Amino acid sequence: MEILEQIAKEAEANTQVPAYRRSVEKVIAAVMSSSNFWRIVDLSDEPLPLVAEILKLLNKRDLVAFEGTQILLTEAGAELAKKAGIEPFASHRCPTCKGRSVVIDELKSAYEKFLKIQENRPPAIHQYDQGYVTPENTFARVALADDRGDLRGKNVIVLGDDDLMSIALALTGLPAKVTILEIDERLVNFIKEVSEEYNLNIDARVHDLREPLPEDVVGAYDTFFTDPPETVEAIKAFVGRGVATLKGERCAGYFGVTRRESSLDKWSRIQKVLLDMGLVITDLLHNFNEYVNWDYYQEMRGWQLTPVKEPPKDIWYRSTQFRVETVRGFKGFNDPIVGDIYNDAESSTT
Ligand code: N4P
Repeated sequence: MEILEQIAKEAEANTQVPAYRRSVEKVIAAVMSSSNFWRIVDLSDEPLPLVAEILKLLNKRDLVAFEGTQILLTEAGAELAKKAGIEPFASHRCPTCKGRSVVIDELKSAYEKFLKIQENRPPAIHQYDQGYVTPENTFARVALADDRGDLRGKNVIVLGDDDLMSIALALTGLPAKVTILEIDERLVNFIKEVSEEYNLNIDARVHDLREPLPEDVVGAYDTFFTDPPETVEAIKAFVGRGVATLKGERCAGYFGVTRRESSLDKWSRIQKVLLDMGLVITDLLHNFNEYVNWDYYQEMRGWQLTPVKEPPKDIWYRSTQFRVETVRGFKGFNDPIVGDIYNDAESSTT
């Protein structure tokens, strides 16, 4: 299908986001599955700016129609899909674990406390690209890390904690020690208050992760958690800092990487950065993380790009959960970071 390749080429030229025939096929398949823009981005698993551009190019060729807030395949679009052999998405995700591979089970009582505590959490703010995962999701991360043997009796550090991982971890009583470094004073204060009230002994400190780590945390932990902004630089900095906190070989790190703001070409660069640090990717769980919709959507770049204007209602922003382990010769990254760590051509929620 010549036209699919043409659209990919044009979309890439207009957005600077790598686009393939398969990207266009996925957007068409997503439109066959849903008429909602956010769901189309979610299903297609291509960066939002690219999805928006492909939809506009399909619309220009009368293959897709915008009707009010609905995005629909036209008759010509349906015909093209048929000829190209494009079919709607099918899902076979496990309904029990939602594809995460773990369930909360014995952690239930800690989880119930967490559900109540997080009701008073500070709202996500634009300034630091915040957007937190559901409380169930936060606990699923705890379950995953415990399943992999990374929590019991271990020193655990969280780099940036709008997900309140530190509270979830400490509530289980499993780690020997929980530290967080977080730029946002509101979060640090909230975590400190909860820690005091529930006797959690969390070591919570205000710290800008663009700066090198405080000396006492370097080489002192067994396991780290982080959820970086999506530029390669930010991932290198956040994960690199995480690695610098680790005691040695065969220690673990957890972080999310999304498809919403990162093409597979960017993913390839990210994976190279990980390998170069002496990390091995042991687990990679697609759509493990689901982010509660944040209030500042009208201020984010993606809102300008949407072909129809409808606020997101259901969760659409997801990310893949990575687990990495250090091997012989590993090396963290603790240099200062200058410049914009939040924005590149593929970012859309910053
Ligand atoms: C972004 C979420 N801009 C949503 C709003 N990001 C970090 C939030 C930390 N929980 C990036 C997520 C994937 N790395």
